[in-house]
Amino acid sequence: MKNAKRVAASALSAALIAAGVGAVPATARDKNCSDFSTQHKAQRWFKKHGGSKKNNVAGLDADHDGIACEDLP
Ligand SMILES: [Ca+2]
Ligand SMILES: [Ca+2]
Repeated sequence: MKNAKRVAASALSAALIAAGVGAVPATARDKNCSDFSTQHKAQRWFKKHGGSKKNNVAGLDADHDGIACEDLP
């Protein structure tokens, strides 16, 4: 019985992950670099939401140097 529950639980989380990928509503707080057209815009959003070297807001600063989305123009 324990095993059956575990299988059900992992199936459920797999379904949740599958549903979440590519289906994030526009209103979601999370942002990605692809949501911004320039690095400057990403940086402004990042700072506005408390971003810093120690606070990687929305994962925009993957290398934790305080600069969001270096790869953007
Ligand atoms: Ca993100
Ligand atoms: Ca960075």
